Parts: sequence; structure tokens; C-alpha cells
Amino acid sequence: MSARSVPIDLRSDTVTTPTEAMRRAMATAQVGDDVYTEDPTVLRLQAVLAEMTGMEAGLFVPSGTMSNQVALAVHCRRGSEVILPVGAHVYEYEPGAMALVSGLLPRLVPAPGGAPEPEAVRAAIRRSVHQAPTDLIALENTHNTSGGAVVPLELQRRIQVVARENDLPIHLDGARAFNAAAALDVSIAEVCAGFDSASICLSKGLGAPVGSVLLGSREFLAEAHRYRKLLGGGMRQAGVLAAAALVALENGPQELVHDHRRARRLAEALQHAPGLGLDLNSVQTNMVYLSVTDPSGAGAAEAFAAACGARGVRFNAMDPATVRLVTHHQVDDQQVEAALSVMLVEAERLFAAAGTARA
Ligand code: TLP
Repeated sequence: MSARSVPIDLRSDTVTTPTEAMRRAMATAQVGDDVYTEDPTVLRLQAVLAEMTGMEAGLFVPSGTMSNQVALAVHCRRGSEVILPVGAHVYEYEPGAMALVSGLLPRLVPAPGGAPEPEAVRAAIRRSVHQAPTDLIALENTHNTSGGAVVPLELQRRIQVVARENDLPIHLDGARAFNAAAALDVSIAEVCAGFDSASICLSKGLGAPVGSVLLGSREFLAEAHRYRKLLGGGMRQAGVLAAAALVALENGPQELVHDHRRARRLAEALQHAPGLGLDLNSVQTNMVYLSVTDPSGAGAAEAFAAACGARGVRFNAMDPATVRLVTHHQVDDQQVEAALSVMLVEAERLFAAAGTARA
């Protein structure tokens, strides 16, 4: 491996650092107090993203987690349920915020390809006096724990019909909606169409250092502004961050196909390695979820991640038997090849040799 390619960080697309162009934009950004809605750069970012997504307006927030949680807080009454796909980030990775902040319960619906069947969503809606009422349906596109799978737009529309028929709002966790748009070769507006609110992250594949934008109607966002403040997300001169996000929006979306190609390359090269397994169909964007088992059949994700990490190739164990690799614009083709050679050698060393010894 060349010195340039070490370390290679495949833990997440959140790990990117700001480019020179972003740093220049940050240094010269015009700013004001955003709690008073007086930061011109934040206002421009919100307007640009609202225009791109076809939503009425936007609100800049520090993170995707805050964006989702503010949306839930505005849409739902305390003690109600939110229908979510199994594995939804809102439930799995936002440390219980929906319960702690808004007093909400998740109603998880199986979602093998990233989104539930519309009829399963319909069946999950609660109305009886004996039950917590359903106040919201939320989808995630792309769906992280399904391997970054893209939810087909036609399926989104059918679930939106169920929401309308039941007078329920529907939210999109679009942390990686631009990846979905790139994979489907459609506009970001098409991915966001039909949702009452959508959360878009600038700090994932697009490469901005910080920030997400919550999109929706002006009325919805007026209330969201209050919850953002309540949660400590009033960032004052946030234009320095919005300036980087604007650069990310200019250059990031068209680059995502390269991240997707590189994830595919990783998946294809690793699929038959000892101890590793994956469903190639699930590799649709910039993520690769790999199963890792040692020769006894036990989960060995931590051991594999630690062995590769010690050689400069970093990725996360998501559970005892699964690791996740995520590509982003600061991992190039050469680094992908360098990462592969480390991973293939370590898989062979950890899993094939032990297998032979046991046989
Ligand atoms: N996801 C992170 C971790 O929290 C798991 C990652 O590395 O993938 N929605 C989705 C679908 C996400 O994947 C994430 C981040 C968020 C929301 C939250 O974004 P942040 O990290 O900005 O709060």
C-alpha cells in the first residue's frame, strides 16, 4: 500500500473533511444571527434546497438526527405511534430520542428491501381507544440498514396513498436521498415528491462538514424552528457552515455515482472471500453490508474489523456478524484496491486457515 492510501476510512460517509473550496467559502461567508433568521448564507442554503427538492421551505439544523426528531415532534402528539421500516435510523440510531424528546412509540413494519409493503403499513395503523394512535408514517431513502438500498419511487407513492387515505402525514428520512436520486437517475425533487416533510443531510455523501436541512411547508417549519431552538439547535452565525454546505450541493450530487461504483467494486471482490458473505442485490448505492463468520459459524465482525483496522483499513462492525463498508468522495479507486488487498488477506488469514486446521 502506498503511504498516501493509509489509513482508508470506510466507517461512514460522515467522516469526510471539508475540501479547500469549502474552507474558502467558510472563511468568506456572510453571516448573521440565524435564531433571528438573519443569516443570509443560511437563508440561501434553505432556499436553494427548497427549490431543488420542490418543497415550500427549508430549515438548517445541525444534524440528521435533530432534523428527524424535530419533524417527529412537530407532526406527532405525545403518546402516539410512528410507523417505521424495521431498521429505521429514527429508531435504531437516534438514542431513544423519539421516546425521550417527544414521548413517541415506534411501530416497526418489516421492510426487506428498505420499505414496507403498503398493505403492511395500512395494517399497522392504530385507531382504537385501547391503543396508542398512529400520528405519522416515516420512510427512509436510501435505507441504511438494508445496505443503503434504494426505495423504488413507485413503492413510496403507494405508501403515500395509504397515508393520505388515513389522513396521516408522511416524513422522509432522506439523509441519503441524493444517493437514491443518483442511483435511480432522477431528480432529488422526484425522490421527495409526495412527502409532507423531508430531512436531507449535507454531511453524508455530499461531503459538507456539518448540517442537514428539514424541508416542508412554511407552517410546518415555523413550528420546527421553535423545536430546533428548544433542542439547542439555534446555531447563531451558522452561515460559516451553510457556506460549506452550498459548495457540497454544487459539486456533491453528480459525484455520488462514483461512490456507488466503488461500493460495487468492493462487494464484487469480497463476495467469495473466506468467512465473508453478502447479497449483491442489496448493494445499490455507497454501502456494503458483509456478513462475517468464523469457521465455527460464529459472528466474527469485531475480529475482522480490528484486524483490518490495525493495517489501516477502517470500517465498523454493526453487530457480531456484520460489518459495513461505506464509500465517499475521499476514497478513490486506488484506495479501494488497497483496502481490498488488506481485507482479502485478513479474511484468508482469519477464516480460511482456521477452517483448514479444523477440517
Ligand atoms: N447515520 C450514521 C450513524 O448514525 C449510523 C451512519 O454512519 O450511517 N438518517 C440516516 C438514514 C442516517 O444514516 C443517519 C446517520 C442519520 C439520519 C443521522 O444523521 P446525523 O449523524 O447527522 O445525526
